[in-house]
Amino acid sequence: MVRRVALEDPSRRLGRLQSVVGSLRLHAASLESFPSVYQVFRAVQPDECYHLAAQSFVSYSFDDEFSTLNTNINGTHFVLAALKDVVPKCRFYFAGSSEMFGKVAEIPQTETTRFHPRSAYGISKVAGFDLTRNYREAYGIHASNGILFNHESPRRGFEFVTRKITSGIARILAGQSKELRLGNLEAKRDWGHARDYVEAMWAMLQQDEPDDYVVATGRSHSVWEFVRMACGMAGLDPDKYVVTDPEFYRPAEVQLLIGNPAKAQAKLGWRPSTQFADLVCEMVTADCASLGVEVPVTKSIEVE
Ligand code: F7E
Repeated sequence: MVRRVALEDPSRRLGRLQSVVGSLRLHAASLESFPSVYQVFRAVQPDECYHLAAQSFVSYSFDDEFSTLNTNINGTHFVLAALKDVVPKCRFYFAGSSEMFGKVAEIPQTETTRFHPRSAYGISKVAGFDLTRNYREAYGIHASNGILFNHESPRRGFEFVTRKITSGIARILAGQSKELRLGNLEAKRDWGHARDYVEAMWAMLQQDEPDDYVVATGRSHSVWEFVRMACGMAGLDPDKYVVTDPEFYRPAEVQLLIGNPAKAQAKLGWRPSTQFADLVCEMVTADCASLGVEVPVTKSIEVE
């Protein structure tokens, strides 16, 4: 399901889907329109629905709280309400987020950790989480929440810090940029590979009973550690290129996220297969290749 603007400009808007777009059937609808969502459910009669659509850039949710809350909360409500009416047997996945934990109540975070969101985005995801749980309990929908920690890949949007770092390094090597401007380098995230996390989403919908699951690697690294590793792989000295800029700091920060995926491991048989260094290496290599930069990427950089 994609917005009409994307269908009208597929080469730009769907660029990152190039390798699979031929085997997909795209339907125009908007999370802002209940009737459009309803019609897609009626036309497709899906067996499984993966609801990831959202304004997902946490930083932007401070600039426009209203549209973030409207789109993310109403959009999830529209999808659930239409599903219940049209295809109540359809299995439903909601993309919850580690941002729901925000100012963390315990370390590591599990399915029972209290939520304390620190942004409109986090608040909207808590609302979506509760809507999903309530449709499960009130209407018997097979609806599961994934509480996914940061998941990255070479397809990540350029505004998120991992891709900003790896694409910035490629631009420096290509002579298109002289510095890498970042915000809070101390923030710690539990970064995994999106490819692994999508498998966990699918596995949730194959269970007899719906449930909620933390999906994470159980390891945490700071933004600075990501920078150091990525620069090291590309042969750059981070101290020469990284500039901190207040523009990229957030009014309220989530300082430390680290998930405990024990339940997903026990019940779904899920384990992350990509290590941090391999993720960083894949992203640096892909961004360098896209700019035609040859770099002897080495994975042997150690981060404490
Ligand atoms: O920031 C710090 C920033 O924007 C990570 C989304 O997929 O994962 C993502 O949310 C950290 C933050 O991702 C810059 O302050 C420093 O502490 O890559 P991010 P996020 O906010 O963690 C969760 C699980 C989601 O659900 C979200 O949808 O990096 N940071 N300097 C920076 N961040 C950005 N974007 N840009 C910087 O220059």
